[in-house]
Amino acid sequence: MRHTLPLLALLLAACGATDATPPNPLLELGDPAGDAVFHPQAPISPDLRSAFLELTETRLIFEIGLAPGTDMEKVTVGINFDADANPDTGDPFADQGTEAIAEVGAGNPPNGILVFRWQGGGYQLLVNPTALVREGLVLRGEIPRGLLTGVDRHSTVRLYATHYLGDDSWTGFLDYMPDRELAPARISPQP
Ligand SMILES: [Ca+2]
Ligand SMILES: [Ca+2]
Repeated sequence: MRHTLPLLALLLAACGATDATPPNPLLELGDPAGDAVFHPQAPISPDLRSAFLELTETRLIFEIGLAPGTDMEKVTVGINFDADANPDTGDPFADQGTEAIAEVGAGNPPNGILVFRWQGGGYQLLVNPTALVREGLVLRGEIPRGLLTGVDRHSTVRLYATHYLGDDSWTGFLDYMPDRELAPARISPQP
């Protein structure tokens, strides 16, 4: 019991510090297991389960969870950004109006993370300097915000999963999060 008061003081101090610092914009998404579309060339279709995105001053941090059975050496996940949350600007891809795509996973040399920026009529490939981390069923990494021009708390995202077939070839998109019939998700749901 001797430690109760000092611990309480520490907790109060921690709460005070949290209140004073605005939280980073972040998004948490979930998706059912078992809803990935069958593809004859993928032994098991890559199946999205969860995603966590956080925007700091300098980085976009991501953590993507796949369902058991997903071949983590062959899965590629795209994070599709509608930077201005306006479907009428950018690439009319996945119903979004895409200004940037981060592709993470198989077939994205040299580090497992590539960024594509829409330039009107085509994409410019940007090489991301940080490396992808694979841990069990999780893909984790970060991207400098300088590569994601215009992406902020108001931007919307949709993730897709595809299976790498080798030789710069992938299946089509086999799972989406949020699903295609749902609206894309805003990075910060807070106003
Ligand atoms: Ca899924
Ligand atoms: Ca747009």
